[in-house]
Amino acid sequence: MHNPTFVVRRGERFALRMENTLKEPTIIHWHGVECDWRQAGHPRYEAGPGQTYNYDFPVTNRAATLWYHPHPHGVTGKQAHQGLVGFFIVRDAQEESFAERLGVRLGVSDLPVAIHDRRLDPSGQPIYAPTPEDFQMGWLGNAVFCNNERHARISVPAGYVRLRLLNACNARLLKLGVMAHDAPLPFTVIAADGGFLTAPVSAKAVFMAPGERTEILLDLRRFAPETAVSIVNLPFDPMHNEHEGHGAAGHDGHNGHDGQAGQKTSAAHSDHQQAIPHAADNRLNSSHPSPHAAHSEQENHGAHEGHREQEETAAHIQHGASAPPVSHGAHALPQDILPEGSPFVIATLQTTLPDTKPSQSPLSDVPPALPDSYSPSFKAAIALSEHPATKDEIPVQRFRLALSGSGHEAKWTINGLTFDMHATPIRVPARSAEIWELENEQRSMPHPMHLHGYFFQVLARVNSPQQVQELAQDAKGRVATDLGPKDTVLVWPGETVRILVDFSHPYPEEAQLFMFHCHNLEHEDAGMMLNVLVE
Ligand SMILES: [Cu+2]
Repeated sequence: MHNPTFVVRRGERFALRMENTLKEPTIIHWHGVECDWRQAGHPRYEAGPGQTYNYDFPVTNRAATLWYHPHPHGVTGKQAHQGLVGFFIVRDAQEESFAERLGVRLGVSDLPVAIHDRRLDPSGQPIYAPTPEDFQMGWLGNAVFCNNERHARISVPAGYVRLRLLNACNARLLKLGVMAHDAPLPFTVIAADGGFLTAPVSAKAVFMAPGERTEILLDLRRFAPETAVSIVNLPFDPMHNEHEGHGAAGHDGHNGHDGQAGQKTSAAHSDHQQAIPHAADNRLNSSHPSPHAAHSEQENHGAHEGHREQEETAAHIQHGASAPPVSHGAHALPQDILPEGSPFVIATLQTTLPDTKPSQSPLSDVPPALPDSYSPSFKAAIALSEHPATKDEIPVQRFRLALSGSGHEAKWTINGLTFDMHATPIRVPARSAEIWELENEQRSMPHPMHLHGYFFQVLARVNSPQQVQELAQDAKGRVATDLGPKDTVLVWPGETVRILVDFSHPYPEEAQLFMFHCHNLEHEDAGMMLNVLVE
């Protein structure tokens, strides 16, 4: 990254003076950091050109991969696209001892990996000029960056490798996979946005929406030096413009958990047709050679694993074969834009001889247990939500994600509302826990919903699309990344995600004004954001 990676220990004080040398207002949001709302980057505290803003707060988070990016109202997408993002890594004693037992070292075999796409002009300069349609769909790029590098190659010792993945794209969803020897390499998901999962989970793919972090562990202990291991985006349906009733079949598996939330209204929304045509009208079948194909130096070892789809995926990515048909939104994208859901290589890891013994444990050993990332109050709230006698006592708020208006005027809304700097439509009692039901309309787009200031637990996914159900890890429809503390959660078209928000964090000031918004930065800048008053 060009920007500093802050590595701080829990309990330390973090102080920083920001000088705004831009020609427009800005403010830094510490994404996932438990800092007071005046420190957290509320757009009310934007610093104008030439102004400064002083940050000074105690770091109370448990160990986690957090990050920072601008949060001025209306131009967050522009400034993030210019590259104003970086990591904020919190470490603590438990996590350091876990890393030591595993033999991973930050910067060597424990690597922050920020993934973002940008739109570049022929001279390589970033272009950011969203039209009203782009504010509805999101700004997709024609170039993929890993830690600000294209075609990134990273040397890693042939041992355990911990990757702290961040989707820093403005709008692009990723379906992360790992390939080695021309076949999918299963990995272990160990942490989500706010820290470690309750138990490690094996996976071959994870969806990551803008704003989300996922920590994965690769076991490369048996790998010979000079082996190439690729971090890839796997093909998927971006679901940009779903129509009523899409994918209704096969959703029964997750309908039983909450009949109320699972019932979908079938009200006609004819005004949406202009802005979001049906997917079927916008299929494209052109060939999209992988820009990274020429850089692949992997040999074909013939060691194919996994099912047919994954082998085909490997072929697409390795040999630059044509991408699967994908929908690309309400308007034709410039020819060279990477369609969302098309496969590409993000970065290639190259193994080297380990400089130290890879791990204290013999090869057959499972990694050590994960550190505990849940505070006592968070655990108590989860227990309350799971116990039949108390679960109905938890207050529920419902949030409906939908497009309002028509044509160029249409905006993504939360409960029909867009951002008003001074309105506080969401109110929560301090030191409480609430269940929030995030319901995305059927005819919609995926929306990664981010809450500032507090973490939440995903309780269940209802009416998930097939490609999400396929990755479910439990009977509640939850995927691997749902099984740890979260601050950003992806809600697919037609889906309802039930989360339990832990508002118990003891901020010194009783009243806290935070934000709840979509992390598709064009959606956010167009107003898909609301104030949350906790008092
Ligand atoms: Cu959105």
